[in-house]
Amino acid sequence: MKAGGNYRLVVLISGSGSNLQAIIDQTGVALPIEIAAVISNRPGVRGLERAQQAGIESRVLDHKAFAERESYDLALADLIDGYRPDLVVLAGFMRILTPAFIQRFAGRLLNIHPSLLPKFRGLHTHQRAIDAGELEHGASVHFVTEELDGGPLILQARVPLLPGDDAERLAARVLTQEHLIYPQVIAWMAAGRLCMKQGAAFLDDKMLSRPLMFDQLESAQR
Ligand code: NHR
Ligand code: GAR
Repeated sequence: MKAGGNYRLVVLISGSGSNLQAIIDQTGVALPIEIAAVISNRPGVRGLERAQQAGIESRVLDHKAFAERESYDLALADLIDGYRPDLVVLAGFMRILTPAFIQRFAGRLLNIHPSLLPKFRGLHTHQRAIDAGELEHGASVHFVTEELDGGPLILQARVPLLPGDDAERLAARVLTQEHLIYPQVIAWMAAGRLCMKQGAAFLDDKMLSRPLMFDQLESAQR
């Protein structure tokens, strides 16, 4: 770990980049980090504009230019490593990553997923939560492992499901919470307080046997 302010992030996106924006907005405020680069697998997305507007280097590595997942992931890993990141953050990145990629960044790879994991791994989580008649939904930040959306959970936030919710309205409610919990987890990483060991998440040397809940965080933990 490097001194505060020198903790380097690479952020991977595929779309709007509102979680990226939340991280940008906290940089130098609650986050002693530097965003070394933003990388998108899709050209022309809003998140790339956000990076440019913030003066952050942005790159596109289009998966459509690669015949195989393995070759794409190798090129992506090499591109990332060129920025010498301490942490790689998936922020709405929509490509499943191969085991070789995961192993290369083990313990330095975070994802935010729009559900209360282990519920609703994978895609279309908001519609699936509505269809299942859930009373609440939310988002989870976790270390990424080879198991899709199955890595050690760190922090969650919940929102109620309200009458008349459609997937879009529910997604917007969840996103406001994502923008709170992702910067919090990144702050813990940058402070050297959070790590993954033996397949579990540890905060302040205590194993998180269940994920922390944002609305129940004690002030000492923030
Ligand atoms: N990779 C691994 N190995 N493990 C995880 O936990 C990962 C991961 C890559 C991405 C994010 C995840 C999410 O939060 C994530 C976690 C994409 C898909 C998917 O099916 C599923 C889960 C996630 C991200 N992607 C399709 C694919 O074939 C493409 C879909 C599209 O392009 O729209 O890669 O939900
Ligand atoms: C977020 O809700 C994030 O949790 C989700 O996509 C959205 C991205 O929004 N991620 C996934 O579904 C990963 N498969 P953003 O681009 O505005 O941050």
